[in-house]
Amino acid sequence: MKNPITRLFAFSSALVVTGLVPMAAAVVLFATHASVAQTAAVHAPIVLTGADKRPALSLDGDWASIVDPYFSGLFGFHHQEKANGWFLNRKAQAGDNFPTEYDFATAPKLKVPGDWNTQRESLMYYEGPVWYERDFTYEPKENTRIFLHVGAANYRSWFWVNGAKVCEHEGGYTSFNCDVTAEVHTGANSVVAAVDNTRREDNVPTLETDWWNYGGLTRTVSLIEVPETFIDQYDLHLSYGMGSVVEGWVHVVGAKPGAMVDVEIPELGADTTALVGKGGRAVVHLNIQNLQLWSPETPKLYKVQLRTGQDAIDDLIGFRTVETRGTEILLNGKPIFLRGISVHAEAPYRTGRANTDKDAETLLGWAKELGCNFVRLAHYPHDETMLRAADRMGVLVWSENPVYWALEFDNPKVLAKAEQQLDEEIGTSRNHAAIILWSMANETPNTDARTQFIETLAKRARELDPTRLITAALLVRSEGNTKIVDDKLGAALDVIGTNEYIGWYEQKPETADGTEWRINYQKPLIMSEFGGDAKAGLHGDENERWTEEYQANIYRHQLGMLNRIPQLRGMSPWILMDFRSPNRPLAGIQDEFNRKGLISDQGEKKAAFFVLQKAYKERTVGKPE
Ligand code: GCB
Repeated sequence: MKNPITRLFAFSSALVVTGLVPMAAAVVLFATHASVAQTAAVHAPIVLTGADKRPALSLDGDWASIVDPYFSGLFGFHHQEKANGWFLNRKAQAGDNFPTEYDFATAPKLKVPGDWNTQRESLMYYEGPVWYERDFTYEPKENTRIFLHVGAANYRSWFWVNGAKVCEHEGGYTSFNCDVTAEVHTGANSVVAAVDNTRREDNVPTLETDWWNYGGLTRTVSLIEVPETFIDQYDLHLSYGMGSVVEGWVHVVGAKPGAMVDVEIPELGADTTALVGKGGRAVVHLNIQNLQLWSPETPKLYKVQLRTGQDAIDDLIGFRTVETRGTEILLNGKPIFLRGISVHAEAPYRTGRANTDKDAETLLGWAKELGCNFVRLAHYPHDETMLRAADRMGVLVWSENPVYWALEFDNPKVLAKAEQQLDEEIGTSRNHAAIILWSMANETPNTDARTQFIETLAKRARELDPTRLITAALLVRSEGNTKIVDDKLGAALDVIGTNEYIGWYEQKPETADGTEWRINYQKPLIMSEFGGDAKAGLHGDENERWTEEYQANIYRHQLGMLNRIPQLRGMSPWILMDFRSPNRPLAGIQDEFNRKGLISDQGEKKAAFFVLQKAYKERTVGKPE
């Protein structure tokens, strides 16, 4: 045996049998690899709408962890792709005496949900596979389906329950559900996950990003039990027009055509029964009266009850419309200016991935204090806790697919990955009143392959959800003092987003005063990024980079310029809070944080926060509503 790390994951049956290794800990990888070949049907994960509203057994907490940089637990010593082959061969050759060199029972713990980087110093820069394991007791009921719900696992993940492989998933920012019905049994069970955050050229996002590649089971994990016939996805929204009809559909897995689905909004005294059609979908049309529309000022949410056969879900949904008219964005039929800020899913104060209600409330609370009615949740879909908080707190949301910078746009496999992530994003989040914009991409190169790629995504998003607006953050080009927005992708969008960094990456803050804008699309425009870095507490002259004064000066000049763009309908400057990025190594100032936050990662407000707050509160920026 040449490779000790490979041996770490070798067969342990003898030790399990002799009781030297605790059963739950040792049996897992043994059974895992032994049974990969025997488990013929590994189902693709499914999307569940409103998964957080279903009764669940939480699997959050401490998980055993084994760091496996060479991925020896999954691959053989000749790096055979076939996950189980080498292990089986070794057993055949070495028999049960083959030594075990791993033990989940004694392995260090990692918290789930949580990125591994900020939990263990040695993992701060780690990019590679980590194994997770935990035990749980369960009592499955008759005639049910059980799903392992994973809020997010960055970036690729593999799952086994009681040694049987149950699913694989790719994409680090969307939730998915693995069918584990066949594997979970009464009593003691165990679940193993391998999560690999290695960056690859053909990933979405790709090799280069400007944020930390936090790895692990970064969002909540649970077991969800549903009846055999169950609702997987549903879409309920206010129809355009009189504001007196809620329409949409409920999709039921396993239902026969003609099966009934009841939809009720008790507070409105409204209910209807819809019939499942051939594809499993029941079309909903619900007459309502005296609806209080959802808006940032009145973020009213209604309890909506869905029932079919043995299945029931109670969701909390707000009802509003969003559309464009010429260069206007209309919320509930009235023009609105989006006073926004961009937000990464970076946890306030402790850094790492945000994933608690408190994180969401702190971030959105700061946005509201700033005077915002809108956030751009960059650069990937954020979690359900954030979206629920936005619904509750009345903050409009731009939700973004992680098509960031230069993907392999001519690779059909990459397109399929982006489509899958878009399907998961929309499928999971489609009932959040807060979300008004699906963003397809950020700052992508203006090439034909790129345009085709994102047009395909935009078309798909429209098919999946015709009720929201499609946008993307485009790059801008310059001719002298004129900024020109003519990226051909603009034709595929409802709302144009543009990023620019006058005063930071180009020229001086004062350059904004003489800058004109030419936008080749008669559509609403959102300035989706501008800003500059400042280290909280660093003071000086307003011409001195990295000081709070310099950043504040950028905002002052930008606001003046933005007010001269007639079709500007919103803005989301970069960014609410400082966030970790390995691209930002300037010692003593950045220390691996992008410092463009209006607030530091420790919650200190910088001078620019107050410049923007004044403009938002006094409505001196944007078109009066
Ligand atoms: C951008 C990117 C954003 C970066 C930002 C910056 O244009 O969209 O992800 O973090 O600039 O700070 O450079």
